[in-house]
Amino acid sequence: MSDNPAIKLSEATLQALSPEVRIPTYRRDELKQHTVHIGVGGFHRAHQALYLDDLLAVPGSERWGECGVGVLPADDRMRDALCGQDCLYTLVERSGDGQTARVIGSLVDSLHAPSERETVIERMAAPDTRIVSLTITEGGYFLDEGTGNFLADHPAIQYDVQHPEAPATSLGLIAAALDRRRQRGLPAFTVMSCDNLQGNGDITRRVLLGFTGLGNPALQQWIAENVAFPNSMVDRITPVTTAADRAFVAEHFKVQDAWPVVAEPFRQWVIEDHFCNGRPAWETVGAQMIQDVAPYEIMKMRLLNGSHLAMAYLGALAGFIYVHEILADPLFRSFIAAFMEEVTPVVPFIPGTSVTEYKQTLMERFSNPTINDQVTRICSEGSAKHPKWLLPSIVDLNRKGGRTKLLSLVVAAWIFYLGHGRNERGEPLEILDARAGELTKLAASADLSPVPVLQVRTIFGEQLPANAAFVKAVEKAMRSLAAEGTRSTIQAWMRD
Ligand code: CS2
Repeated sequence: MSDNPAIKLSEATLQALSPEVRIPTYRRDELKQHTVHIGVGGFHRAHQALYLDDLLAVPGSERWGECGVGVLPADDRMRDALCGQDCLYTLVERSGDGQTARVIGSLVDSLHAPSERETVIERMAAPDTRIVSLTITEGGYFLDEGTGNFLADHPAIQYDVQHPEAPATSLGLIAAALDRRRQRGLPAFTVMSCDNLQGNGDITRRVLLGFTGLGNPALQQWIAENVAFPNSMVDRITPVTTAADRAFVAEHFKVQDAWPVVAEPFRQWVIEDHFCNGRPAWETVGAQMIQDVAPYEIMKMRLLNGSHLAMAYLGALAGFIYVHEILADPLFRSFIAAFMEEVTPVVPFIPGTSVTEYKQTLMERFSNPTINDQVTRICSEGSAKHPKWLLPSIVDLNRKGGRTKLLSLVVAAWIFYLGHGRNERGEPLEILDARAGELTKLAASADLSPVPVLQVRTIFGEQLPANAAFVKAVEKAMRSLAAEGTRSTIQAWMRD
């Protein structure tokens, strides 16, 4: 590498970047903001924005650009970083074979709802807007996991119902924009969830209808008749960007980028072809447009996301920092493989897809030593992830009479992690979860009993806490974790 200084990323400096860095080949000033995307984190920038960037490079494709929106107060940092570099950013793809960098150009504006609310609502209400897409994380849908109902009593929802023209949640913002379109006689936009929820489109429809039903039944009916909510399955492992990643992009690729993103080479996107106001021709650039994504979603969540939960809390307790380190440990590796075997009876059959190959690919992806995926990342928001990625497997296996021993150990490890606060090296564990306060207290309240946590109905529902065998299995595993530690417990649980 030369000693040249890094060049600050912007539209004006694109041509001056090292030829090693791929740059947009299309004119960004011609792009129309047809998509407004809520939740511009690493994952969106490594996935959907990349597919669009690929599509824009195809000659003759529609000039379909997007505007990013952050809804959380702290999202002003991403808006400022992006706006400071003309909404361009560097995507680094890393594998054992090396790394490549490209500048993504499909994002053309970036807004921050808490400080620019009216602009955000008007952007979504604008005639050009045809899709509003979402990566607002599993917890962003205000869904009661126990009942599957919309959390109508949640204070954030109640606030938005009282302030329909000044909402703070994604649901409130979307509803306000759709109401303006309705009143102006404009066609609706499609609402496309790209979060890891089974039936993400169906859920989005349910919560948006639930929300509008509280204060605006006319809008509720208009949405029911006019808005499309396609389900989709999205996949790409995208670690949290670190200071080291920024420094690497500057040193290695000579790009000074306030917020680059690093991802694995693998990517997959399966989308139900159900849109009410047009869509980009994603199928030209590798997305699968199909009629029913449910089996793809279930396979991915139960095997990929479920395995992440399986390694997360046991891995954190054992003191691992990165996912690939867990996979490099023979005991943990065989545990993850055995976990996948246990889940396999409730993984749907997809014609043309081999579950065996899918699992092998997952092991390789998890083992990628170059992306440094963080254990803290996969541990975060366990209260939103368990009901979506792990508990349904237990319920379905119970129904089928299948084994759930390792799955119960995973639940035990999570509750033990919540109550214990330290890993086996005595180092404090940082628990990142919207419900951390409540859950850590419950987990620590009863001496190695999972019952107080299992009784949180909005996470565990009715069925599992009433299943005495399940409760006993979780308790036994927690006691073993406390007495024997993670390694001995994993060994013992895999033995029989
Ligand atoms: C992960 C996912 O958040 C998590 O715990 O399992 O972010 C995972 O990396 C993605 O779903 C991969 O597509």
